[in-house]
Amino acid sequence: MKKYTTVNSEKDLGVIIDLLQKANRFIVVTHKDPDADGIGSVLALGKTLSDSGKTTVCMTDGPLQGSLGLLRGAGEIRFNSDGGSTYDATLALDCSSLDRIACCEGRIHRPLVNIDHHDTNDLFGDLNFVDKESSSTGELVFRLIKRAGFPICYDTADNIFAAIQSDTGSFKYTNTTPASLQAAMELIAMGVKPWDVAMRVMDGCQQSRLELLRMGLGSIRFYHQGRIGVMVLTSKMFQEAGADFRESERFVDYPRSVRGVEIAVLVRQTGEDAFKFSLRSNSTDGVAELASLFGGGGHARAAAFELKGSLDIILGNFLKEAERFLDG
Ligand SMILES: [Mn+2]
Repeated sequence: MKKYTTVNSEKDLGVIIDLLQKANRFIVVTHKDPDADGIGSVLALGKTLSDSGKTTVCMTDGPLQGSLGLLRGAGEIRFNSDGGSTYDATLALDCSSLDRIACCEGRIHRPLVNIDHHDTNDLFGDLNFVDKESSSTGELVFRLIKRAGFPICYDTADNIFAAIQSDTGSFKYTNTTPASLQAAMELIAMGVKPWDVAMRVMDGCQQSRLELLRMGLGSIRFYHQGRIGVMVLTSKMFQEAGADFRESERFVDYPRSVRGVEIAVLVRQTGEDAFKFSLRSNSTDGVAELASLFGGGGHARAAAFELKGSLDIILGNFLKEAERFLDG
């Protein structure tokens, strides 16, 4: 089983701050299939650096799905092109490992700076600012910007708030700490409106999301005396609902909210015979370890992996390991 590193990267933090202050050309990226923490963090750090007179390119590997396009300044993000230029550093935000980075044709401009909060982060960077106690990468970016002494504009405050709000499930998951609430307090004091952010980024949705949810709820099954709850979304359901992948965000909270469920699973079809499993644990820490048995990773209570094969077989294999995990 994979061994996790407890990281104290305060040492690198000083070097990273020095780099941000002195270097001039940055490329800022996050993980594949990005979320509001990843994109919010990219936009916040990118805008802060460009406001300080630096050349900064924010990049993803494809157009932003769902409400991610409504984060402030999202229109500035480039898709799969770093312009062919050279950069003084790549800032990788919210990525747990090198292969998770949504990078342009695999091109990394060194030094590679790893800023993240995943339990399974393997310190892939040349410089690492990794704090698994942090609620979100947004919270880390906020800490970094303040430490470096860069001014914070309204859009940046808004994007950092969106990142923290989203990764804490609107300040209710177990990663809702004094530090994350402190950050939220400071951001609200800067003028951020929590309800506006929630309706724009977190909770506001299209009808297609509810069409998809209707089908998803019908698919929920319980296993192992009701201790495991599973929702399955097939490509056909996405098509029928007219919904994209990101619109199923947090659907796993439905099986998760059922009393007695210890592990909730959302299975989403990502290809003809490919499926993404998103795991959430209610009582037991260590679902990242369970996910790592299948080549994935994540946090103590939220993790994911992808498998190829027929759904019946891979779900069966997963349930066997999940039952052993719960009984172990
Ligand atoms: Mn995150």
